[in-house]
Amino acid sequence: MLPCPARQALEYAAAALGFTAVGVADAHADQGDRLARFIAEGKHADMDWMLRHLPARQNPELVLPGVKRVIILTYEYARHDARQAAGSIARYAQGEDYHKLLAGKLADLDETLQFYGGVQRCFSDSGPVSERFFAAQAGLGWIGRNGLLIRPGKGSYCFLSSILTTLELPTNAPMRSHCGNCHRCEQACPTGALQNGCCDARKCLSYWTIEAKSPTPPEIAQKQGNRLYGCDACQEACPWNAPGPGQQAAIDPHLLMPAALSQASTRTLGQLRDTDFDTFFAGSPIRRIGSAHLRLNIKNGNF
Ligand code: B12
Ligand code: SF4
Ligand code: SF4
Repeated sequence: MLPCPARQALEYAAAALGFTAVGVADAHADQGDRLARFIAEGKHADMDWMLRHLPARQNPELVLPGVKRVIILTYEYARHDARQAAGSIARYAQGEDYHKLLAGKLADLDETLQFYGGVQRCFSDSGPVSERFFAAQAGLGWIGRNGLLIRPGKGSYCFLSSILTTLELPTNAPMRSHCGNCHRCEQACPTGALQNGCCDARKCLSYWTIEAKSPTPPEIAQKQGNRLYGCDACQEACPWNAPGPGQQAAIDPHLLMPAALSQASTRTLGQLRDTDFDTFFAGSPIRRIGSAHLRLNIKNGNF
Protein backbone atom coordinates (compact mmCIF):
# COMPACT_ATOMS: atom_id res chain seq x y z
CA MET A 1 0.00 0.00 0.00
CA LEU A 2 1.24 3.53 -0.83
CA PRO A 3 2.17 5.61 2.22
CA CYS A 4 -0.60 8.02 3.17
CA PRO A 5 0.79 11.59 3.48
CA ALA A 6 -1.90 12.66 5.98
CA ARG A 7 -1.17 9.69 8.22
CA GLN A 8 2.58 10.23 7.96
CA ALA A 9 2.17 13.91 8.88
CA LEU A 10 -0.06 12.90 11.79
CA GLU A 11 2.52 10.44 13.10
CA TYR A 12 5.39 12.92 12.86
CA ALA A 13 3.41 15.67 14.56
CA ALA A 14 2.10 13.31 17.27
CA ALA A 15 5.61 12.08 18.11
CA ALA A 16 6.90 15.67 18.24
CA LEU A 17 4.12 16.51 20.71
CA GLY A 18 5.08 13.62 23.01
CA PHE A 19 2.43 11.03 22.09
CA THR A 20 3.94 7.54 22.21
CA ALA A 21 1.70 5.72 19.73
CA VAL A 22 -0.94 6.41 17.10
CA GLY A 23 -3.51 3.92 15.86
CA VAL A 24 -6.42 4.30 13.45
CA ALA A 25 -9.73 2.44 13.56
CA ASP A 26 -12.84 2.39 11.40
CA ALA A 27 -15.30 4.78 13.12
CA HIS A 28 -18.16 2.40 12.27
CA ALA A 29 -16.60 -0.77 13.71
CA ASP A 30 -19.17 -2.85 15.58
CA GLN A 31 -18.93 -1.95 19.28
CA GLY A 32 -21.32 -4.70 20.34
CA ASP A 33 -23.71 -4.17 23.24
CA ARG A 34 -21.26 -4.14 26.15
CA LEU A 35 -21.74 -0.49 26.98
CA ALA A 36 -25.54 -0.66 26.77
CA ARG A 37 -25.51 -3.73 29.06
CA PHE A 38 -23.12 -2.02 31.47
CA ILE A 39 -25.59 0.85 31.83
CA ALA A 40 -28.71 -1.37 31.88
CA GLU A 41 -27.16 -3.33 34.76
CA GLY A 42 -26.56 -0.09 36.69
CA LYS A 43 -22.77 -0.52 36.67
CA HIS A 44 -22.33 3.19 35.86
CA ALA A 45 -23.54 4.03 39.42
CA ASP A 46 -24.76 7.66 39.47
CA MET A 47 -22.78 8.79 36.40
CA ASP A 48 -26.01 9.70 34.58
CA TRP A 49 -24.10 11.38 31.78
CA MET A 50 -23.12 7.88 30.59
CA LEU A 51 -26.76 7.20 29.71
CA ARG A 52 -27.05 10.58 27.96
CA HIS A 53 -23.87 9.84 25.96
CA LEU A 54 -24.99 6.32 24.94
CA PRO A 55 -26.49 7.14 21.49
CA ALA A 56 -23.42 9.19 20.49
CA ARG A 57 -21.02 6.58 21.89
CA GLN A 58 -22.70 3.91 19.78
CA ASN A 59 -22.90 6.09 16.68
CA PRO A 60 -19.89 8.42 16.14
CA GLU A 61 -21.79 9.96 13.21
CA LEU A 62 -23.79 11.87 15.85
CA VAL A 63 -20.56 13.38 17.18
CA LEU A 64 -19.09 14.25 13.77
CA PRO A 65 -21.26 13.92 10.67
CA GLY A 66 -19.29 12.23 7.88
CA VAL A 67 -16.81 10.65 10.32
CA LYS A 68 -14.70 7.87 8.79
CA ARG A 69 -11.98 7.11 11.32
CA VAL A 70 -11.21 7.29 15.02
CA ILE A 71 -7.55 8.01 15.71
CA ILE A 72 -6.35 6.97 19.17
CA LEU A 73 -3.14 8.28 20.72
CA THR A 74 -1.33 7.25 23.90
CA TYR A 75 0.45 9.64 26.27
CA GLU A 76 2.49 8.25 29.17
CA TYR A 77 1.94 9.22 32.79
CA ALA A 78 4.06 8.51 35.87
CA ARG A 79 4.75 4.84 36.54
CA HIS A 80 5.28 5.26 40.29
CA ASP A 81 3.30 6.71 43.17
CA ALA A 82 5.42 9.72 44.16
CA ARG A 83 3.75 10.37 47.53
CA GLN A 84 6.30 10.47 50.34
CA ALA A 85 3.66 11.09 53.00
CA ALA A 86 0.93 8.52 53.70
CA GLY A 87 -2.07 8.37 51.37
CA SER A 88 -1.67 7.30 47.76
CA ILE A 89 -2.79 9.30 44.75
CA ALA A 90 -3.52 7.52 41.46
CA ARG A 91 -0.61 7.91 39.08
CA TYR A 92 -2.65 9.63 36.38
CA ALA A 93 -3.53 12.47 38.76
CA GLN A 94 -0.12 13.23 40.25
CA GLY A 95 0.69 16.25 38.11
CA GLU A 96 -1.25 18.81 36.10
CA ASP A 97 -4.70 18.24 34.69
CA TYR A 98 -4.22 16.09 31.58
CA HIS A 99 -7.46 17.31 29.98
CA LYS A 100 -5.95 20.75 29.53
CA LEU A 101 -2.45 19.54 28.68
CA LEU A 102 -3.66 17.16 25.97
CA ALA A 103 -6.34 19.50 24.56
CA GLY A 104 -3.63 21.90 23.37
CA LYS A 105 -1.68 19.10 21.69
CA LEU A 106 -4.82 17.69 20.06
CA ALA A 107 -5.65 21.15 18.67
CA ASP A 108 -2.24 21.10 16.93
CA LEU A 109 -2.99 17.68 15.41
CA ASP A 110 -6.40 18.94 14.29
CA GLU A 111 -4.62 21.71 12.38
CA THR A 112 -2.28 19.19 10.76
CA LEU A 113 -5.23 17.11 9.55
CA GLN A 114 -7.16 20.18 8.37
CA PHE A 115 -4.29 20.81 5.98
CA TYR A 116 -5.24 17.50 4.29
CA GLY A 117 -8.92 18.49 4.12
CA GLY A 118 -10.07 16.71 7.27
CA VAL A 119 -12.73 17.86 9.70
CA GLN A 120 -12.01 16.68 13.22
CA ARG A 121 -13.33 16.49 16.79
CA CYS A 122 -10.80 15.80 19.52
CA PHE A 123 -11.21 14.41 23.04
CA SER A 124 -9.23 13.01 25.90
CA ASP A 125 -11.52 11.50 28.49
CA SER A 126 -13.77 14.43 27.69
CA GLY A 127 -16.35 13.27 25.16
CA PRO A 128 -18.77 10.57 24.02
CA VAL A 129 -16.19 8.21 22.49
CA SER A 130 -15.43 4.60 23.53
CA GLU A 131 -11.72 5.30 23.80
CA ARG A 132 -10.69 1.84 25.03
CA PHE A 133 -12.74 0.07 22.38
CA PHE A 134 -11.22 2.12 19.56
CA ALA A 135 -7.71 1.83 21.02
CA ALA A 136 -7.99 -1.97 20.87
CA GLN A 137 -9.58 -1.80 17.43
CA ALA A 138 -6.69 0.41 16.28
CA GLY A 139 -4.17 -2.26 17.32
CA LEU A 140 -2.57 -0.28 20.16
CA GLY A 141 -3.08 -3.14 22.61
CA TRP A 142 -5.88 -5.27 24.03
CA ILE A 143 -8.54 -4.83 26.71
CA GLY A 144 -7.22 -6.64 29.77
CA ARG A 145 -9.26 -8.36 32.49
CA ASN A 146 -8.94 -5.09 34.43
CA GLY A 147 -10.86 -3.42 31.58
CA LEU A 148 -7.86 -1.25 30.63
CA LEU A 149 -5.91 -0.98 27.40
CA ILE A 150 -2.72 -3.05 27.86
CA ARG A 151 0.15 -2.45 25.44
CA PRO A 152 2.65 -5.26 24.84
CA GLY A 153 5.88 -4.34 26.62
CA LYS A 154 4.45 -1.02 27.80
CA GLY A 155 1.48 -1.86 30.01
CA SER A 156 -1.45 0.38 30.83
CA TYR A 157 -0.07 3.54 32.45
CA CYS A 158 -1.14 5.95 29.71
CA PHE A 159 -3.89 8.38 28.80
CA LEU A 160 -5.92 7.77 25.68
CA SER A 161 -6.89 10.62 23.38
CA SER A 162 -9.25 10.33 20.44
CA ILE A 163 -9.62 12.25 17.20
CA LEU A 164 -12.70 11.66 15.07
CA THR A 165 -11.91 12.56 11.48
CA THR A 166 -13.63 12.66 8.11
CA LEU A 167 -10.36 11.57 6.46
CA GLU A 168 -10.25 7.99 5.21
CA LEU A 169 -6.86 7.17 6.76
CA PRO A 170 -5.48 3.61 6.51
CA THR A 171 -6.56 1.56 9.54
CA ASN A 172 -4.65 -0.81 11.83
CA ALA A 173 -5.60 -4.37 12.71
CA PRO A 174 -6.87 -5.20 16.23
CA MET A 175 -4.62 -7.20 18.55
CA ARG A 176 -5.57 -10.40 20.34
CA SER A 177 -5.55 -10.56 24.15
CA HIS A 178 -2.36 -11.63 25.88
CA CYS A 179 -3.91 -12.00 29.35
CA GLY A 180 -3.81 -15.79 29.00
CA ASN A 181 -4.60 -17.52 32.28
CA CYS A 182 -3.61 -14.54 34.39
CA HIS A 183 -6.24 -13.16 36.80
CA ARG A 184 -3.97 -11.05 39.02
CA CYS A 185 -5.92 -7.81 38.55
CA GLU A 186 -9.18 -9.47 39.60
CA GLN A 187 -7.48 -10.96 42.64
CA ALA A 188 -5.84 -7.64 43.57
CA CYS A 189 -9.01 -5.54 43.37
CA PRO A 190 -9.83 -4.75 47.03
CA THR A 191 -13.60 -4.67 46.47
CA GLY A 192 -14.18 -7.40 43.87
CA ALA A 193 -15.24 -4.79 41.31
CA LEU A 194 -13.78 -6.66 38.31
CA GLN A 195 -15.80 -9.31 36.55
CA ASN A 196 -15.56 -10.53 32.95
CA GLY A 197 -13.14 -7.77 31.96
CA CYS A 198 -15.39 -5.05 33.27
CA CYS A 199 -15.22 -2.81 36.33
CA ASP A 200 -18.47 -2.23 38.20
CA ALA A 201 -18.31 1.44 39.23
CA ARG A 202 -20.64 0.76 42.18
CA LYS A 203 -17.80 -1.17 43.80
CA CYS A 204 -14.80 0.70 42.38
CA LEU A 205 -12.65 2.78 44.75
CA SER A 206 -11.70 5.04 41.87
CA TYR A 207 -15.37 5.90 41.46
CA TRP A 208 -15.99 6.41 45.18
CA THR A 209 -12.89 8.52 45.84
CA ILE A 210 -13.31 10.71 42.72
CA GLU A 211 -16.68 10.66 40.98
CA ALA A 212 -19.32 9.79 43.54
CA LYS A 213 -21.74 12.48 44.67
CA SER A 214 -22.97 10.50 47.71
CA PRO A 215 -21.07 9.21 50.77
CA THR A 216 -19.13 5.96 50.33
CA PRO A 217 -21.07 2.92 51.63
CA PRO A 218 -19.38 1.53 54.79
CA GLU A 219 -18.57 -1.87 53.19
CA ILE A 220 -16.62 -0.07 50.42
CA ALA A 221 -15.05 2.53 52.76
CA GLN A 222 -13.63 -0.35 54.83
CA LYS A 223 -11.62 -1.42 51.79
CA GLN A 224 -10.24 2.02 50.90
CA GLY A 225 -6.99 1.45 52.82
CA ASN A 226 -4.19 3.88 52.01
CA ARG A 227 -5.97 5.47 49.02
CA LEU A 228 -6.54 9.21 49.09
CA TYR A 229 -7.60 9.74 45.49
CA GLY A 230 -8.21 7.09 42.82
CA CYS A 231 -6.98 3.52 42.80
CA ASP A 232 -4.26 1.75 40.83
CA ALA A 233 -4.44 -1.72 42.40
CA CYS A 234 -5.61 -3.46 39.21
CA GLN A 235 -2.76 -1.84 37.28
CA GLU A 236 -0.07 -2.42 39.92
CA ALA A 237 -0.89 -6.13 39.87
CA CYS A 238 -0.55 -6.45 36.09
CA PRO A 239 2.68 -8.15 34.97
CA TRP A 240 2.67 -5.97 31.84
CA ASN A 241 3.28 -2.96 34.11
CA ALA A 242 6.34 -4.50 35.77
CA PRO A 243 9.48 -2.43 35.10
CA GLY A 244 11.10 -3.46 31.83
CA PRO A 245 13.06 -2.19 28.87
CA GLY A 246 9.94 -1.09 26.90
CA GLN A 247 8.92 1.21 29.72
CA GLN A 248 11.64 3.80 29.63
CA ALA A 249 9.59 6.49 27.85
CA ALA A 250 10.27 9.88 29.42
CA ILE A 251 7.36 11.27 31.41
CA ASP A 252 6.20 14.80 30.65
CA PRO A 253 7.40 16.88 33.64
CA HIS A 254 3.94 18.51 33.79
CA LEU A 255 2.59 15.12 34.88
CA LEU A 256 4.99 14.64 37.79
CA MET A 257 3.93 15.31 41.36
CA PRO A 258 5.03 18.63 42.89
CA ALA A 259 7.08 18.28 46.09
CA ALA A 260 4.45 20.16 48.12
CA LEU A 261 1.83 17.52 47.28
CA SER A 262 4.25 14.63 47.67
CA GLN A 263 5.10 15.71 51.20
CA ALA A 264 1.76 17.05 52.47
CA SER A 265 0.36 14.90 55.28
CA THR A 266 -3.27 13.81 55.20
CA ARG A 267 -3.74 16.06 58.26
CA THR A 268 -2.52 19.12 56.33
CA LEU A 269 -4.62 18.22 53.29
CA GLY A 270 -7.68 17.66 55.48
CA GLN A 271 -7.33 21.15 56.97
CA LEU A 272 -7.44 22.90 53.58
CA ARG A 273 -10.65 24.85 53.15
CA ASP A 274 -12.18 26.57 50.10
CA THR A 275 -9.70 29.09 48.65
CA ASP A 276 -6.68 27.40 50.29
CA PHE A 277 -7.76 24.08 48.76
CA ASP A 278 -8.23 25.73 45.36
CA THR A 279 -4.81 27.39 45.57
CA PHE A 280 -3.03 24.22 46.69
CA PHE A 281 -4.61 22.12 43.94
CA ALA A 282 -4.60 24.82 41.22
CA GLY A 283 -4.04 23.12 37.83
CA SER A 284 -4.42 19.62 39.35
CA PRO A 285 -7.24 17.21 38.41
CA ILE A 286 -7.76 16.71 42.16
CA ARG A 287 -9.19 20.23 42.48
CA ARG A 288 -12.39 19.08 40.76
CA ILE A 289 -13.51 16.88 43.67
CA GLY A 290 -13.45 19.78 46.15
CA SER A 291 -12.25 19.93 49.74
CA ALA A 292 -15.30 18.21 51.28
CA HIS A 293 -14.84 15.07 49.14
CA LEU A 294 -11.12 14.95 49.90
CA ARG A 295 -11.91 15.21 53.64
CA LEU A 296 -14.36 12.33 53.28
CA ASN A 297 -11.64 10.25 51.58
CA ILE A 298 -9.28 11.10 54.45
CA LYS A 299 -11.92 10.10 57.01
CA ASN A 300 -12.58 6.75 55.27
CA GLY A 301 -8.94 5.87 54.63
CA ASN A 302 -6.50 4.01 56.82
CA PHE A 303 -3.26 6.02 56.81
C1 B12 B 1 -16.52 6.09 33.09
C2 B12 B 1 -15.04 5.90 33.23
C3 B12 B 1 -14.56 5.43 34.46
C4 B12 B 1 -15.50 4.98 35.59
C5 B12 B 1 -16.10 3.59 35.23
C6 B12 B 1 -15.03 2.52 34.93
C7 B12 B 1 -15.44 1.54 33.84
N1 B12 B 1 -16.03 0.46 34.22
O1 B12 B 1 -15.25 1.80 32.67
C8 B12 B 1 -14.55 4.99 36.83
C9 B12 B 1 -14.67 6.35 37.52
C10 B12 B 1 -14.80 3.91 37.88
C11 B12 B 1 -13.19 4.90 36.13
C12 B12 B 1 -12.06 4.42 36.76
C13 B12 B 1 -10.82 4.36 36.15
N2 B12 B 1 -10.46 4.91 34.98
CO1 B12 B 1 -11.74 5.59 33.70
N3 B12 B 1 -12.87 6.14 32.33
C14 B12 B 1 -14.16 6.20 32.16
C15 B12 B 1 -14.56 6.66 30.75
C16 B12 B 1 -14.98 8.14 30.81
C17 B12 B 1 -15.66 5.83 30.10
C18 B12 B 1 -15.45 4.32 30.26
C19 B12 B 1 -16.68 3.50 29.95
O2 B12 B 1 -17.49 3.88 29.13
N4 B12 B 1 -16.84 2.35 30.63
C20 B12 B 1 -17.90 1.43 30.42
C21 B12 B 1 -17.34 0.26 29.57
C22 B12 B 1 -18.39 -0.82 29.39
O3 B12 B 1 -17.03 0.81 28.31
P1 B12 B 1 -15.51 0.97 27.75
O4 B12 B 1 -14.59 1.26 28.84
O5 B12 B 1 -15.56 1.93 26.61
O6 B12 B 1 -15.22 -0.47 27.26
C23 B12 B 1 -15.42 -0.87 25.92
C24 B12 B 1 -14.41 -1.90 25.57
O7 B12 B 1 -13.88 -2.41 26.75
C25 B12 B 1 -15.21 -2.88 24.76
N5 B12 B 1 -14.82 -4.25 25.00
C26 B12 B 1 -14.21 -4.82 26.03
N6 B12 B 1 -14.00 -6.12 25.79
C27 B12 B 1 -14.49 -6.36 24.58
C28 B12 B 1 -14.57 -7.51 23.86
C29 B12 B 1 -15.16 -7.48 22.60
C30 B12 B 1 -15.24 -8.73 21.85
C31 B12 B 1 -15.71 -6.25 22.08
C32 B12 B 1 -16.37 -6.18 20.74
C33 B12 B 1 -15.63 -5.08 22.84
C34 B12 B 1 -15.02 -5.17 24.08
O8 B12 B 1 -16.59 -2.72 25.07
C35 B12 B 1 -16.78 -1.54 25.83
C36 B12 B 1 -17.85 -0.67 25.14
O9 B12 B 1 -17.40 -0.15 23.91
C37 B12 B 1 -13.20 6.47 29.97
C38 B12 B 1 -12.93 7.47 28.84
C39 B12 B 1 -13.73 7.14 27.59
N7 B12 B 1 -14.44 8.10 27.08
O10 B12 B 1 -13.70 6.02 27.11
C40 B12 B 1 -12.14 6.58 31.09
C41 B12 B 1 -10.88 5.69 31.04
C42 B12 B 1 -11.32 4.31 30.64
N8 B12 B 1 -10.39 5.66 32.40
C43 B12 B 1 -9.13 5.59 32.48
C44 B12 B 1 -8.42 5.39 33.70
C45 B12 B 1 -6.91 5.64 33.68
C46 B12 B 1 -9.10 4.96 34.87
C47 B12 B 1 -8.47 4.50 36.20
C48 B12 B 1 -7.20 3.67 36.05
C49 B12 B 1 -8.22 5.76 37.09
C50 B12 B 1 -7.63 5.49 38.48
N9 B12 B 1 -6.37 5.16 38.59
O11 B12 B 1 -8.30 5.68 39.48
C51 B12 B 1 -9.64 3.67 36.81
C52 B12 B 1 -9.58 2.19 36.38
C53 B12 B 1 -10.85 1.41 36.63
C54 B12 B 1 -10.99 0.21 35.70
N10 B12 B 1 -10.36 -0.90 36.03
O12 B12 B 1 -11.67 0.30 34.68
C55 B12 B 1 -8.44 5.66 31.11
C56 B12 B 1 -7.92 4.26 30.73
C57 B12 B 1 -6.59 4.23 29.99
C58 B12 B 1 -6.24 2.81 29.60
N11 B12 B 1 -4.95 2.50 29.53
O13 B12 B 1 -7.08 1.97 29.35
C59 B12 B 1 -9.61 6.19 30.22
C60 B12 B 1 -9.62 5.67 28.79
C61 B12 B 1 -9.53 7.74 30.21
C62 B12 B 1 -8.48 8.25 29.22
N12 B12 B 1 -8.90 8.88 28.14
O14 B12 B 1 -7.29 8.06 29.40
N13 B12 B 1 -13.26 5.29 34.86
S1 SF4 C 1 -9.51 0.82 40.26
FE1 SF4 C 1 -9.27 -0.29 42.23
S2 SF4 C 1 -11.34 -0.71 42.96
FE2 SF4 C 1 -11.50 -0.09 40.78
S3 SF4 C 1 -11.45 -2.03 39.64
FE3 SF4 C 1 -9.30 -1.35 39.77
S4 SF4 C 1 -8.52 -2.32 41.67
FE4 SF4 C 1 -10.75 -2.47 41.73
S1 SF4 D 1 -3.25 -8.55 35.51
FE1 SF4 D 1 -3.26 -10.32 34.13
S2 SF4 D 1 -5.43 -10.62 33.60
FE2 SF4 D 1 -5.23 -8.55 34.47
S3 SF4 D 1 -4.98 -7.22 32.70
FE3 SF4 D 1 -2.91 -7.77 33.41
S4 SF4 D 1 -2.35 -9.60 32.22
FE4 SF4 D 1 -4.56 -9.33 32.00
